[in-house]
Amino acid sequence: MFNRKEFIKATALGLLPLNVLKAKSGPVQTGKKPVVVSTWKTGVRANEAAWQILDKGGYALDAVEAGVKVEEANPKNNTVGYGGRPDRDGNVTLDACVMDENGECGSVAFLQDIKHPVSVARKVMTDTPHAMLVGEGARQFALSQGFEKENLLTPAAEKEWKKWLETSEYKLEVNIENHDTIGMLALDKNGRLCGACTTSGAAYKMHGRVGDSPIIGAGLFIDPKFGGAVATGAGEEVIKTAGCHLVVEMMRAGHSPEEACKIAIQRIIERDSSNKKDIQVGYIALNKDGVYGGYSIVKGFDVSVCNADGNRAEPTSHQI
Ligand code: SD4
Repeated sequence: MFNRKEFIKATALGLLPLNVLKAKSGPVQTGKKPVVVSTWKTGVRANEAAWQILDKGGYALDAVEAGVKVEEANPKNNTVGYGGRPDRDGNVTLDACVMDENGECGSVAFLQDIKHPVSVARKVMTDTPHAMLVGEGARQFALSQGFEKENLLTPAAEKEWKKWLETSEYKLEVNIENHDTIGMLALDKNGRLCGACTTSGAAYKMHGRVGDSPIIGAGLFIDPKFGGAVATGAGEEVIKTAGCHLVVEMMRAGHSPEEACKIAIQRIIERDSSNKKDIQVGYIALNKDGVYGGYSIVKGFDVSVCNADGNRAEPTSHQI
């Protein structure tokens, strides 16, 4: 057995065997493989596309890309991709990233005119020596890779934006129509764990604002040996606490996915406890055994999960 000092050192170095780590959080939970989890109830529809790939023995990265693309293309989802709410100047600017089973990653931020930023993020990972491209450089790269230039501002989003201009008050909304950024994690039959996150970001943000979603360690993180996490909600809060990296580190230290998400939510509240009831952040996490969980600041956040038991949305525990 380890004494306390050795335990802390071994934990910090990631050297403890999984069974020792799990003992810290009580009984070992079992999960199912393959499995896909995603943020909010809207994730159920996206999970369907991911499941078609996972069920046939396909690759988790293909599954998460196909899954979140469903919402990127959905004009009714005004927080992701086409149909997303614009910034205060009327520009739709998108953020997205992917991370694979080896801890490789790709990301785009402040990207305009391209409907599927997640696919551009994957190309950044596979076809460049970089991890992140932003703005005009990301757009030029996407066009060079054959992505088409499209107008992403739908008439409905434009109408809403013009109405917003009457007051021009910037305020984050909690549980906006019960959906938001889509983040997705999948564990395939071969045990490969991959993730994706994509968003149009905070509605009516300043031009050039980038949220947590394309930032590896904030909006998404995967530790190939332990598990992954994705975030949704007030991106600035997630960035300030390196949210998803914290969730995954907590799983590495032996906490269950739900406990790990709860610790990261509590870190946000601990950092600044003023007005947290007006701010929503939700985390979901999936470990290498197929055990998943989620936690949010405010009631109303769901984890959508699809495995051999079916495809459904489950409410997460919450702080408030
Ligand atoms: C972001 N987490 O950009 C994303 C989504 C969002 O209000 O803005 N939601 O911060």
